[in-house]
Amino acid sequence: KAFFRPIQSAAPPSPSKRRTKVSVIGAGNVGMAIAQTILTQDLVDELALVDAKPDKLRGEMLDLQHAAAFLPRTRIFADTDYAITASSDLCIITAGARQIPGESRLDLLQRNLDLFRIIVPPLAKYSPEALLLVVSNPVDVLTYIAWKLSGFPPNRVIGSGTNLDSSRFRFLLADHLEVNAQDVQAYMVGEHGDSSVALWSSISVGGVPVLGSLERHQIEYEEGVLEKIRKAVVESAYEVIQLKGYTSWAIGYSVASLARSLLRDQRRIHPVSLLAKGFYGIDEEKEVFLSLPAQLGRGGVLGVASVHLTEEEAKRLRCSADTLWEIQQKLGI
Ligand code: 6V0
Repeated sequence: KAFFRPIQSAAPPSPSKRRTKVSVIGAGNVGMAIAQTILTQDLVDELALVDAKPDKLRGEMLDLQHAAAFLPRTRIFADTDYAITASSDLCIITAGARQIPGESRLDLLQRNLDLFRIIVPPLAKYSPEALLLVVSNPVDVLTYIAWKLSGFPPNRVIGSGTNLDSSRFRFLLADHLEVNAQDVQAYMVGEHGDSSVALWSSISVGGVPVLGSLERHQIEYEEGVLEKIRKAVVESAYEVIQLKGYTSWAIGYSVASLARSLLRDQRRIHPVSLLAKGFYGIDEEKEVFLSLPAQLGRGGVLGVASVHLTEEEAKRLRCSADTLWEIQQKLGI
């Protein structure tokens, strides 16, 4: 017996109405934080989860599905088979091997390269028009690897890069200046992690440049404070990992904000890892991915903002590019 009487004259759904689909690869701490943040923000019609561990994957899927009564309507499915990712608009890769004690970063990278050889080709095959967003670490080199393995144009392959570092930076600056973090404009660029570069001269609150509005002697003092804040940003990830074992909520929100800008064509500026050759004096020969403030929309990276960099900042960026390029040469891809 029908519990619901359809209205006969109601128009059928338009076949042209496209459903938005996101796939998350890796149902670990980071993948699930991203999945749940995307769900609560009503960004997608379909969410596909892929992981190598079938039981964990099914458990995570059921747990999310049981929240349906409290969430916007989204179809959630999960499988170890990449066929379920077919026709995704956005594929987010969070799968990654963890560092074994005593293992070098290069060895870890080699293991993650082997993992990406399993993950990226089927994603590209099942969703040839998708955007790829890499979160797994080391994010800059892995984004380069994803670009190479996918055969996608570079504007459709993005690394979450320093988007998270920048939000930590904005939070700590807001705390120091006693303002709302949403009013603070500040970028960290370059390599995600230890050698990220803070762009001092572009820091502003409500459109007012922070250093530009100070007297010379105050600038010196503020620069010292800001350098401490930069160091605190770099150390903050280690602190969270030491305290709770992994990071998840901030990267979840950070990636969901990237997903929103991409899928909803928001054209907002985010510092993300992109093919950086030719920008800010980076050698055209060096195919490296580094974070630069980029405009994001439905087509992926739409452009790179010309933010003012001091000579020192540009030098550090080029130095990171050289280091990444050398690492990539050793990988043989
Ligand atoms: P985790 O909890 O160990 O999850 C990793 C998941 O990947 C596990 O569920 C694995 O089963 C799964 N996996 C392994 N191999 C495969 C495979 N072949 N196919 C599918 N899934 C597979 O790690 P966690 O979620 O904490 O971290 C994931 C990655 O994100 C790591 O590389 C982190 O370093 C990285 N992060 C990146 C950040 C950034 O800002 N870019 C921030 C935080 C973490």
